Amino acid sequence: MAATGGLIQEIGKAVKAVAKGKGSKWWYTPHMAAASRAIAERIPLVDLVLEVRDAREWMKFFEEQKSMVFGVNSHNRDNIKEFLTFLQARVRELKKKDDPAHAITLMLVGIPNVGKSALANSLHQVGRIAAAEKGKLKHSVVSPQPGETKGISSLKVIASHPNIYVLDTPGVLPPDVVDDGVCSKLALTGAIKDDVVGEIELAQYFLSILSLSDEYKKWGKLSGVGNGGVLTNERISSLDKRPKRQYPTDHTQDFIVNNVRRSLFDAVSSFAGCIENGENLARLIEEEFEVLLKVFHLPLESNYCRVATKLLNLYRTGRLGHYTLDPVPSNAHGILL
Ligand SMILES: Nc1nc2c(ncn2[C@@H]2O[C@H](COP(=O)(O)OP(=O)(O)OP(=O)(O)O)[C@@H](O)[C@H]2O)c(=O)[nH]1
Ligand SMILES: [Mg+2]
Repeated sequence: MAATGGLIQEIGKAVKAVAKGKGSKWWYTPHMAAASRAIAERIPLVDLVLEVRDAREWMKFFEEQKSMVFGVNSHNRDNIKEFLTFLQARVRELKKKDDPAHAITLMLVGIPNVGKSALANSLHQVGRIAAAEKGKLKHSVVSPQPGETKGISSLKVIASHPNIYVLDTPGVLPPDVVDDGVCSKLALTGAIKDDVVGEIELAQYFLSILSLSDEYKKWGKLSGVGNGGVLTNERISSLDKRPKRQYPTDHTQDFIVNNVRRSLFDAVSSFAGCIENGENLARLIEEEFEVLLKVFHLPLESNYCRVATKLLNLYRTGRLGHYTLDPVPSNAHGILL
């Protein structure tokens, strides 16, 4: 994506500038270094290590590589039940299956904010634990901020035949700051704190990905542009006149999400220039910010920061579609992991 190249470099540079200014202790924090050591020490003691990745599109690739993979959504109870059955099957394959008294330990590892604690909690909540223990369920802290889990904690997920425990661990990054592209993607997914790069820059980066993807085209049915309409100034200002609270509860969120989708569809599809060109893309992103100010009902004098925060939240909770930041290589067989 040549058009986004400038943004990627800018974000990568911002991450590196902070790293340079604050030293490696910022990127690879002392607690991350301690966590890496603690994880390494435990590896010989645990029975299974599960790496948690955000890698939907990569499932087929990993299967082709004969890696053991399972797609899991921590918010879906039935999916977690299936995952527990999958884990129990793997546990039965372990040598220690003959010793029913031996407790099995699974360790969740991965980069910050990828969903380890949410998965540990869901396994703990959905797993078959005696009723007496259910009453005193503990849980890991789940948060949209990276670096939330500070130490390794153990949660029971299955009681008996055998007992299975899951270890939740702090997210870790490689000790050395990686290249611009990787830094930008890590920042966009929320693995690095937003204020390192700046929310506006991250939202611009997301809008560049969205505008050059096919994802927004699915929102055409919400729009007037597909029916011959164009994004006129009247249409933009009419967004402002929409009722601020059409629905009082959760539906308010759906209503706003639909407005965001429709407005972004309108903005991209009515844009006159070629957005493969970096300058044009920057102009389109500026227009998108202007439209979003109105859709989010923010005062016109608001800075773009509030738009960026809201937009990033919608993107990260999957409400603006799914995007694969690392495209799966077409020649998958030639790649070594
Ligand atoms: N949609 C969706 N969101 C998830 C899922 N798992 C986690 N999340 C969200 O992702 C964010 C991070 O989740 P955590 O479980 O705290 O991530 P973590 O890997 O433990 O993060 P650190 O402890 O900081 O390394 C939270 O906002 C979760 O609600 C999932 O399966 N689906
Ligand atoms: Mg955590």
